[in-house]
Amino acid sequence: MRTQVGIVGGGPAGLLLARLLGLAGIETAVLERRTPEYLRARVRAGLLEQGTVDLLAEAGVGERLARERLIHEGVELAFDGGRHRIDLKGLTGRVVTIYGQAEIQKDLMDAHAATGTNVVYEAEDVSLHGLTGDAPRLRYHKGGSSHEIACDFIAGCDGFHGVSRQAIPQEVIRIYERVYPFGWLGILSDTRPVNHELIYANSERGFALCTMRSMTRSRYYLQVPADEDVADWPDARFWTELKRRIPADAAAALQTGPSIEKSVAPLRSFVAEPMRYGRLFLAGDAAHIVPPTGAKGLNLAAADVRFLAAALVAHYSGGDTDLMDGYSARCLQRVWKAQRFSWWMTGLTHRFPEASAFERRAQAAELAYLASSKAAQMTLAENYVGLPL
Ligand code: RFL
Ligand code: PHB
Repeated sequence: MRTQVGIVGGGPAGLLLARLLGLAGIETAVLERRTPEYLRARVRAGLLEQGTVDLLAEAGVGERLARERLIHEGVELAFDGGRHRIDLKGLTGRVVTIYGQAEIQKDLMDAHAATGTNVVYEAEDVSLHGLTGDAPRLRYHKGGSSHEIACDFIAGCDGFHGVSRQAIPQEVIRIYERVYPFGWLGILSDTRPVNHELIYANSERGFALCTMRSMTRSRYYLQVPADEDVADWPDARFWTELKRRIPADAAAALQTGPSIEKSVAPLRSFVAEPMRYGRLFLAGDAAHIVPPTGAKGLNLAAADVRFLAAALVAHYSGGDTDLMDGYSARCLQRVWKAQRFSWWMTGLTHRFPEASAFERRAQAAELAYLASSKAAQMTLAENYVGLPL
């Protein structure tokens, strides 16, 4: 089989790229390891920048999002018993959107099913070949037989644990990484959100985040040790601990109920440079991971895809390779700003087991400064809503 762009990974990055290329008349084949049912149920991101919302609309998958999304004009920081609202709209003129990643995944899968895009689910043992020549190939197994796809280019959109980044020789890729000594235990429940906007809480028992998927579905996270076992967290323990970490008035208003999903995610900052090797382009979590504190992972993946789609369209429409040549540098500029912000937000809001008394005092002072300084709030707000593209 032959296609123009072979895409490894059918998560949000891979499927969004396939949509943008498809609309420009460029043929793709997407290889995804998981089943459609698994992908539809995967609970991850919830907060989108306006640039991501706009790109989804451009890709023709913005209709349900526009109908069902929640728009947030502010966000709260809670510490030392108090609540402090950052007025995102007032400070930046911009807002953020709440719409679950699982819904984006469904919208993308449905759009591809309707247009007959070649998306192969349950593709096993995907491997990449001939990346430095002009005829790269993808091989995979499905249902006991082997397949090969000849491509012009390959997009590695297969997430942090995928095979695309591994296909780049170690001597040409540079890794920057920080692993945090904690993770996030998250639950989803069909309960009314405790507040109409998000609350990021720094408490002496550790970080907590109150977020949501709709006005009847809540999502809460607790900072836990990196090796925590979810089995040790029955719902009752989760709710009790959450109430201890959020401000008393929020705890009193918290509606609890059975969890419908519960999982632990490790926290990591990671960048692989460059994001291109020959005819392979990495996009999204395949190239970089941020701790979720800044809500930037999916938004960065969407920005990569925007740049990559533009580069491939320019190539196919006139042979112009400038955008392809500049792809990695263009993405990495944005990636590093989001890395810095996510690392900073994590440092501001979490309790680090190794923190000295001095570092703890400095963290408290920084929170107090944020609560009182418009300049500091502006810095947070302009990063949180998303830096200009
Ligand atoms: P994904 O979503 O990991 O998709 C990769 C796809 O590739 C497939 N795959 C393979 N397919 C074929 N062959 C192989 N060998 C393969 N290996 C893997 C996988 O099955 C999968 O379908 O990467 P992508 O598309 O780059 O998207 C990235 C986002 O998923 C990620 O950045 C966000 O979820 C991060 N994130 C958040 N981002 C935001 O922008 N806003 C948020 O509010 C937000 N909250 C979060 C988050 C991530 C979290 N966790 C669980 C880490 C909250 C949490 C708790
Ligand atoms: C979420 O809604 O899951 C979410 C929101 C904001 C974050 C992280 C996760 O910073």
